[in-house]
Amino acid sequence: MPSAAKSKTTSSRPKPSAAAQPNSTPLDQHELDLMDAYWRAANYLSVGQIYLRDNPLLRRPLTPDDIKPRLLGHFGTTPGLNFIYLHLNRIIRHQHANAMVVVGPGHGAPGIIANTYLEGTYTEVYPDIERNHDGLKRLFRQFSWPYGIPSHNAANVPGSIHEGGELGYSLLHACGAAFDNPDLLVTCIVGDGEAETGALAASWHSNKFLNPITDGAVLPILHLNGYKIANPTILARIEPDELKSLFEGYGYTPYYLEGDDPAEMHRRMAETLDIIYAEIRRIQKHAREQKDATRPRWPMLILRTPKGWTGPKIVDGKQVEGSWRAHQVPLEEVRTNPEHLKLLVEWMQSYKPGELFDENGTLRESIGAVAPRGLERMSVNPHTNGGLLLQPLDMPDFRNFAVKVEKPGATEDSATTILGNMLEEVMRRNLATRNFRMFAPDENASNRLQAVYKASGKRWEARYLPVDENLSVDGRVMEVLSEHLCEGWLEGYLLTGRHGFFSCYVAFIHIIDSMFNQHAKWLKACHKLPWRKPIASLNYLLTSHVWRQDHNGFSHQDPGFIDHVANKKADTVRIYLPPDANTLLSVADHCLRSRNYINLTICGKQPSPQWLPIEAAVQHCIAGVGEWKWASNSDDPEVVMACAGDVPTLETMAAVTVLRDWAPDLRVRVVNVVDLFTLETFDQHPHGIEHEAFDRLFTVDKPVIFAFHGYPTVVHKLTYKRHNHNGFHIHGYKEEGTTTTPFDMTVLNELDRYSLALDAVRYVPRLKDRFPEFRQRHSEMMEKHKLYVSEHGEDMPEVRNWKWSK
Ligand SMILES: Cc1ncc(C[n+]2csc(CCOP(=O)(O)OP(=O)(O)O)c2C)c(N)n1
Ligand SMILES: [Mg+2]
Repeated sequence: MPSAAKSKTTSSRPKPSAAAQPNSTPLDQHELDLMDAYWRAANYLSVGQIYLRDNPLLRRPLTPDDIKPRLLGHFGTTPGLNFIYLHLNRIIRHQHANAMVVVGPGHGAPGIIANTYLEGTYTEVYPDIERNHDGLKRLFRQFSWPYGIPSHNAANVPGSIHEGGELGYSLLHACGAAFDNPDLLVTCIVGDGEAETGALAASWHSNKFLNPITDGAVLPILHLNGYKIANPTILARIEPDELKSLFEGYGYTPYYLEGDDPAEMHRRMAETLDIIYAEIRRIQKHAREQKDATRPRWPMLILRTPKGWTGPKIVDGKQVEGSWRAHQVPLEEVRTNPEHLKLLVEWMQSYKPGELFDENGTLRESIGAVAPRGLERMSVNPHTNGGLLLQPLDMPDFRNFAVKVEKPGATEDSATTILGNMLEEVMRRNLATRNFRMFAPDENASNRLQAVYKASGKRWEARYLPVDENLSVDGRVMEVLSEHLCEGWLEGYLLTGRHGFFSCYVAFIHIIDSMFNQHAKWLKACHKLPWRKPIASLNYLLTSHVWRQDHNGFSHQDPGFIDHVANKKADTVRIYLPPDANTLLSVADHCLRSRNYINLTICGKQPSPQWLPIEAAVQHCIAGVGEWKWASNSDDPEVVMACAGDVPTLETMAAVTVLRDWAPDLRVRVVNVVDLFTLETFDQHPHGIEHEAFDRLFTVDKPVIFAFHGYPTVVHKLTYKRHNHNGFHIHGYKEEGTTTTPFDMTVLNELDRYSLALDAVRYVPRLKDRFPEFRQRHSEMMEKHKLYVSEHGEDMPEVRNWKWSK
């Protein structure tokens, strides 16, 4: 592969197999000319959006007043995106391909918006952006304009499932979209800068998880325009043979196309895409007819064109086209510098707008004819508005999986094992519709959800060895040691109208903090777009949590994802802390039926006491927070012992029994919180309970000893506006940890039963005089505990064998 050479078009391609010869109509120069006109129209509209607020078709001399005061947008990537979009349109028209495109460099939104406008969709969705002169003016003006539209390929852009604001996730979203959509072609444009991100670098391996029979095709196009914002890209500057080997090493068949002469490039691109498309169909035909799911070497395209292609070549004596200087706005001083204004006019006129739009300002019909029509347009493909296709899951009655609880706390069970039984049935019931997958970074079994393998295996499209278990080319459980891949695939799957479930270790979910942010922002933006139909919620289960990392220690102890999620909009996020198996079943059932949320559920996998029979669990989860009357001893409490999370609940219940020993006449109420947002006020979160209900539960003046799963500040923040906020004494994770016993973890963080009990007596005025005595007992117990665990390596018998009793 030659290095980038000016005015030279080169291509290299592997010899296509006989069956992969293109079967589209031979290249037609007239068609290519019209396509070039269409491309010029898209480029013209892109420049117009970045620069103009008036005079959209330059029908009078351009003046500084026609120019936006703030020039915001990205031109550099845009002509390349328009070029690819145009040629995908050709494939669709010729082959009637069911296609969509995911645009990694989403900052090239002016181009994608221009295309959706030219093909008519934009006006159908936003009727005030008419296909005439006035509509063009509004189209230009709204872009990057206060209260207009954002400069990225955000949720407001028809046909987009990927904003591309935060770079790195395009190929994952594309693969998620292709899963279980065998007829769908998902082209993914990957920026060469984007390709340097960790997530994208790992994403190339997605081809080891795509089944050529049951999944659609993903066509990656590496958009090798050579530059990022201010630097060259690595992939543009390594040797051509290294680049080729890299993608061959990832298991692709790389096609290569390079050049900057538009006419020549149109011809070569059309030829190359014809061959690639034929190759994709050949692979699928073979796999499907022969029932052979062997991993194919899917084609991919490396497209090397200049950054800022067709834009100003030299500005103020410096090269712009073909350099990083083209990244955003190639001419920055058009309002103040007449020379820049002149260059802008020359640049826009170079697209010959007079040839492209008629006297009304409408794209000429002959040119528009090169775009697909109706539902074939990528911008209306229903997969890109997944809610249109969403079918509810066939859900079993979760009560069938309930554990029997005859007496609170008498028996132990692993909550996630129980949930695994339910998920197995969810998986089984939805096998035929192929719209449910589970995702985990190598952790489903570790998280005790392994029952699901009885219904479906783990997807694997690489080599098999006799030692393997539960791997399958058609498995619906996605396991790969990359939280990025799990998250990105799941997002793509959900955004195209399916359902999923992501389980992860609590500490490592932080790896996708930022992806969570982006998905939450996308959902928030969708709330304001009635044409975007609701999609299934993104469901996280965090197990293997901070309090039970007996063998992993400090590195695995971090409950901060709760804090992170709690920052997001109330209409988007939910946080659940079920204390046992039956509450977990009820919560999971609710989450899998919900729409447009991000549900975070945290519950441990270790055997632990079961508190509520199933119907009580359901009622408790509906309320989200409630008194456990069976554990309280008075309707007129002196102290409220509150808890959220399974281990905090266990320690709180044990603290109640300690208090019974220390101060038998102390009047105690026990309150358990499943739905964390019930604590926040109702005006801040829809789940927030009314002040009256809150005051009835937590009192307005009694101490509340709150045992919390995560960092205490979260509860402080949520209860800040509650009347009794000053009475809340919150115990949670204080960033103390190591490889130690489960109970010692709670001691290190003062979440243990003795510390909770000590706080209770500390804050009850009636017991003030006796506090030194309790403090003494507490110290003795702590001393005993430390000595015992140091000597025996396990918790004291009275802790290990403790059971709730009344
Ligand atoms: C994760 C992330 N880091 C940094 C940025 C800031 N940023 C925006 S565009 C860009 C360069 C992108 O280069 P490339 O992917 O090659 O896109 P193109 O050249 O097509 O514009 C950067 C670094 C970002 N958007 N996302
Ligand atoms: Mg680039």
